[in-house]
Order: sequence, then structure tokens, then C-alpha cells
Amino acid sequence: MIKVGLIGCGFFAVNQMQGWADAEGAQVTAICDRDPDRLAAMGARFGIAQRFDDAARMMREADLDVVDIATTLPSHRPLVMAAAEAGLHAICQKPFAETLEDARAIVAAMERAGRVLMVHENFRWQSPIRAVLAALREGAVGRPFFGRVSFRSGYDVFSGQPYLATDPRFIIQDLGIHILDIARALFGEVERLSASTARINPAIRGEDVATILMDHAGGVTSVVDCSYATRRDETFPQTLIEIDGTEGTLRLEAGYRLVIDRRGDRQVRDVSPPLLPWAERPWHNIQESVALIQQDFVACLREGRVPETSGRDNLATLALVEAAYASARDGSRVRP
Ligand code: NAD
Ligand code: 89V
Repeated sequence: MIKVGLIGCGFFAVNQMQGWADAEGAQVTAICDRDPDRLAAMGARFGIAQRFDDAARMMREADLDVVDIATTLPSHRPLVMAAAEAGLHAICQKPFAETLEDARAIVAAMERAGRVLMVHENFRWQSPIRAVLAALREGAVGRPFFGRVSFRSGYDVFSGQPYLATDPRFIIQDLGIHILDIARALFGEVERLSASTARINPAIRGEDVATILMDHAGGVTSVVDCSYATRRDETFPQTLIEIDGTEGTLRLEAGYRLVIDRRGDRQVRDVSPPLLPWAERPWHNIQESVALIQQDFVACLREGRVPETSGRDNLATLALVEAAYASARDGSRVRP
């Protein structure tokens, strides 16, 4: 049994605790938070007796194999570095570092320690996204030449995650990072990118709209567009996808409808994610992907396999985030 210590008992960590409870071959045996109320509430809810207010102490004293870092961004570098020093595998929430330099240092430290680092980049693990990836890889539309990966919503994310309203960076760093990662998973690495951003909601500090145009090395041109200022029939938290290829087109439409047109034939499938017993709409899509990515992390450790969203892999997603901010700031076209 792989013993997991979870750090950060906040808003999102509950999903991670539920995911670990579902996972075969792993178990949370210790938890940590600096906030005593959050620590006590999580401990009581999941029956975890080993509780720590200091992560370094938990890593020293709790007999762990893995730390699951569910804290917010500023603590990620010191916590993963401490895991490397303690000889523990780590799964760290996105964005896994504040700068690319920090991210490279984290990856190097974990590689030197010979330990596995997975970034909890779960959106590409959503079952509707897996269905699109599978169709694309099976050649459903031939060779893709255009893609659009879109997330537009008016959902109030600030009540659950108040830091999203006050951080200087918002939508690209928090949500766009997922959508850029899906574009990488679908179309491969990016050679050039340009981005525009806007702040529509005057009550927040960062940008809440971003439109990013990318040239992929394999020949696809893609558009990643994200908004938290879009008022319409609410689709949160669905990512919608359009792909045009030499043999046909694919659309992942609102309501998890997958439509593939190929040489005059139309195939329509419902690719809705299951509603896990502990999940609630509309978050169930994200919640299922948490369970799936954590189960895959366990399989990677067991099989000695490098995770799809390893720290090293995720450097390329983080580079897209940085390039998008640089492009939006300077009005330039950037090589990530
Ligand atoms: P949160 O502020 O609600 O919770 C973070 C918790 O970590 C707090 O309880 C805080 O006290 C604790 N903490 C911070 N630093 C600590 C340290 N050094 N030692 C011990 N405890 C510490 O944040 P959240 O909304 O749960 O977000 C956490 C992370 O999850 C963020 O990186 C966020 O981007 C990410 N997130 C990911 C998804 C997803 O789908 N992948 C969704 C939501 C949030
Ligand atoms: O997935 C996330 O990182 C979340 C949300 C979907 C609300 O943007 O912060």
C-alpha cells in the first residue's frame, strides 16, 4: 500500500482526498495544514489521525511514500524541494511553480533524488477529453490542421477560491493552463504563440479573458480561448473542442456531445462523465478527472512508468503560460 501525506486541506483538497479514498493501492495516512480548523475538519471528515501543522515535520515523522501537494502556488517550490530532500515521490497541484526557473529547479531536484514528480494537471484526464484524444489518435478526422479549445463561462469561481480575485494573474495562470495543456495533448508542441487578454470584471485584479493563437510543430494552427466574463447558458466547467482534419471534423459540444463528421457520415456520441457517488454537478467532470489522474499516479509508481503529466512534461505547459503573458504584455509573437 502506497502511503500518501496530503499537504493543504483547503477548497480543492477534498476532491483529492475523495480520489485517494477511491484509489486502489494507495491510502492517505497523514495530512497537514497550517490552519488548525481546516486540518481538524479534514481529519474528522476522512478519519485521519496523523495530523501536522508543519509539512517538513510530516515528511520526517509520518512514514510516507508520497506527498500530495494541494496548497496554492507560492508554497509549491519549497514543498516539492522538501519532498525531494526527504526522498518522497510528489504529486503537485498546478501551476507547479511561479516561474519557469523555479519549475526547472524543482524538476532537477526530483530527478536528482530519483523520485517521481507528477503535476496534478487533471483536465486532460476528463473522460470527454480522453474520448476526443482517442478519436484523434485513431485518425477519425485524418490529419488535423485546425483546432479550437474553448472554455467560456460566467460561473462565480471567486466565492470558493477568493485568491483568484486578488492574484495579479488570473485566467491564463489558473484556467488557461489547463486549456493550453489540452491543446498540447491534442496537437503537440507549440512553435509560436500570440495572445490578447482583457479584464471585464472590474472587481478583480487579473485578466478574465484570454485569446491565444498557436502554431504547432506538427502543422496544426490552434486557438485557445478562455473567459470568465461570458454570460450565456452556463457550461462550466466544460471545455469545448473543434478540430478540422483532412478527412473530417470533430466537435465536442456543450452537454458532452461528441460529433464526428467523416466523408458524409455523422457519428454522435454522449461522452458525459459519470457522476461519482461523492461528486456533485457541475463539478463532477473535474472531480472524476481527479480520481483518474491519482489512480494513474499509483499505476506509474507501481509500473515504473513516467506520468503523462510529469514535472518535465509540464514545463512545456508552463512555458505556454509564460509566453502568453509575455505576448499579451508586449503585443509580440513569442516562441515558448
Ligand atoms: P485553498 O487556499 O482553499 O487551500 C490551500 C490550503 O493550503 C489552505 O488551507 C492553507 O492553509 C494551506 N497551506 C498553504 N501553504 C501551506 C504550507 N506551506 N503548509 C501547510 N499548509 C499550507 O486553495 P485551493 O483553492 O484548494 O487551491 C489549491 C491548489 O489547487 C491551487 O494550486 C489551485 O490552483 C489548485 N486547484 C486545482 C484545480 C484543478 O482542477 N486541478 C481546481 C481548483 C484548484
Ligand atoms: O481548475 C481550476 O484550476 C479551477 C477552476 C476550474 C475554477 O478554474 O481553479
